[in-house]
Amino acid sequence: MKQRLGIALGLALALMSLLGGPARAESGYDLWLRYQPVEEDYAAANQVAALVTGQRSPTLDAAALELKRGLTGLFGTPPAQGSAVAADGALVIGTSKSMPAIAALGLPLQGLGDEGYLIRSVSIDGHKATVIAANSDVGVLYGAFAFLRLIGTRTPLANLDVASSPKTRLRVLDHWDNLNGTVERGYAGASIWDWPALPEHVSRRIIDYARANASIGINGTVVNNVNADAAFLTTEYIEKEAKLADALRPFGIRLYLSVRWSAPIELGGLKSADPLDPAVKAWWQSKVDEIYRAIPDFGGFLVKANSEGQPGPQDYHRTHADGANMIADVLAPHHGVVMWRAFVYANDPKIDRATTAYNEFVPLDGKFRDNVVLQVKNGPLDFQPREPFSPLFGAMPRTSLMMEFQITKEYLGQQTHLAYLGTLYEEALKSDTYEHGPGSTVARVIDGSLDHHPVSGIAGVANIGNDPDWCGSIFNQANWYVFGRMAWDPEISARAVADEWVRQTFSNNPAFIAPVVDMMMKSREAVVDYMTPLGLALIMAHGHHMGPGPWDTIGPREDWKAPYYHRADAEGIGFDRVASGYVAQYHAPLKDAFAGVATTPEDLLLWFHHVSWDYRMKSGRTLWQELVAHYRKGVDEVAAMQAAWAKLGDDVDPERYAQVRDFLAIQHREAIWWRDACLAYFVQFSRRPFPEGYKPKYPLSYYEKMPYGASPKP
Ligand code: GCW
Repeated sequence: MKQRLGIALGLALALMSLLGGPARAESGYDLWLRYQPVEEDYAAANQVAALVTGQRSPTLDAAALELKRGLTGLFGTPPAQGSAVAADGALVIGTSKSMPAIAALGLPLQGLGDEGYLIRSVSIDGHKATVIAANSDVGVLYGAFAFLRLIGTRTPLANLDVASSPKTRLRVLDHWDNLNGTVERGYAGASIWDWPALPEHVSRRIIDYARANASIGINGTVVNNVNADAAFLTTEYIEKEAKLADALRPFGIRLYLSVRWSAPIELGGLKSADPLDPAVKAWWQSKVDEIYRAIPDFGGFLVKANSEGQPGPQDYHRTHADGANMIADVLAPHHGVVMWRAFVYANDPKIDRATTAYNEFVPLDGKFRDNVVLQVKNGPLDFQPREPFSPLFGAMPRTSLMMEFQITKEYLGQQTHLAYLGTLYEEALKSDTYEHGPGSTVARVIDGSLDHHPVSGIAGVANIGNDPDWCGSIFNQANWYVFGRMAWDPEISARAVADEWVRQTFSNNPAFIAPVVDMMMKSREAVVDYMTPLGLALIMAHGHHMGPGPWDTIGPREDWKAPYYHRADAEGIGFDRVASGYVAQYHAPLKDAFAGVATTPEDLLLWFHHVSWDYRMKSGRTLWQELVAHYRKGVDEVAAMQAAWAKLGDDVDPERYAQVRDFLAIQHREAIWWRDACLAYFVQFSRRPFPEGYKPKYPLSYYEKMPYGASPKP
């Protein structure tokens, strides 16, 4: 009987594997927190026998629960739980206050600050143990996730000595989520915030969102769009936001709001929103007091003012500093901050849009309150596949500056294209501003160390929605992950983060990890190549920014039209930013290098210069030939990713495997579209022949008429 059962089981297993692996469907909902069983040899060498906890708190409970969940999944059996070390192999967690055994060890916790943690192999009462120790409960929670990451990446647990604390203070997701549940530039379904269900109900998804964020050290969330609706400041909504804040608090996450500058008029019935009008300040004062009564640890405000039609202090002939300081003053007694966005530009075709934020804000350096931090996009235009770093970094030594990255891929293929943004973030953070000579990197500007600022931070425009996999695609999850990891440590490498993400999300099989990390590391450059090579920018289709539109001249503003940016003509292509005054905004030696065509890095050539079609590139090709070569290479890289993925089915469940395969097919089709449409357009200016073996499939008029969402059949 037993034998027959065994045979039946064997048959069932064989059938299952014939049908394509484990039966459990994998939507991707678990993100990188999958906690799948470790290999036998790792389990044999690294068991965690017991979880030892001390005094409780909501955050320490969250840490213990996560460890229990994680260890059970990873090792197959739940750890014993207790309050003292009774045998070898215990994991002891807590602060010196919550756990006497940790206090007794006399660990060097001083340098960890209020969010750092220490993971160390120790001996307690003659037993081998591991401690996760911190100065605060949230430090313990971060340490718990870090410990699970060590196992997830198969780090041996003997002789551990890890100490880590975040280099930046504000590590924030900016949700561009609207009141009606839509998400501006969101490609992963509707907003995760269920406002109609609040304040009564907080869904499981919100708790899982908080866990995911805590696992990578994110400690703030701006819940609404910077194009803000004043309704988020009503008493009704403050009650809902308070309930959300309560749910996020155990995970170390503070809630912030984007505010609409004209809220005192819209909600308060005032005649003006002039920051120097005492009635306006009084309105904000009472609003802020109301918020803090409901949310004692409220983080503060994010403001998009006098930008793309939003109201702001300039409507009253006041400066950005006047506006920011007024609300900073009302937030200060509560320890709240103002994140004031520097994303401003004038609609004047004679002014280079890339110069405007610098011209507007540099004169205000030193005029902002201590609790104001200027939030600057990584590049001076708008989240392009490649831009040089914004010259504001390094130009405002007396102002706290924080980075704004976009995690959602508005300009990099949106939902479907595989583009790992770790390399983009790394490129921006490692850029040297030369503010105080070599080594004055953007990372050091935004972590506050270069000019000794107390407020430092990174914000990422979230790519999160209600889709089963949260981000619209499995590989988009890596961008949320790397954002958090780089916010914690702006100097961590994109490759190292890709490696740990792949291990936790998919598999620890080296034969899988190497090709997938390789795909990820090349993916963003592939997008640059098939969309905007050699420093081109903003040639996406108008409005939705999906697909090519170098011909696009729709819209009310000159600086929303593609030819404004690429400037292709019979002579050549590119934007002369020496003439526009932009190059001079950088410190030497950058401004000297960028001033010359030959000394400008080729990957940014057309960003800085209008260059002749026959200019000889370092490769020996003419500029025209080089442009064609890049567009072709981008498409070839996507084909290479498809070929690599085709070999990797064994390590991935069928559902996630198929999604990646299908999305790569879409990306390939759309990369061809980009290549052919752009080259069909640019050839009318260059009038140079296409290299042997290449020609766009259709005439330009075909691409110009393509409706949104459609791309040609290959
Ligand atoms: O990139 C542009 C986007 C807008 C966005 C704006 C901004 C929220 O296309 O959708 O508005 O930037 O950053 O304010």
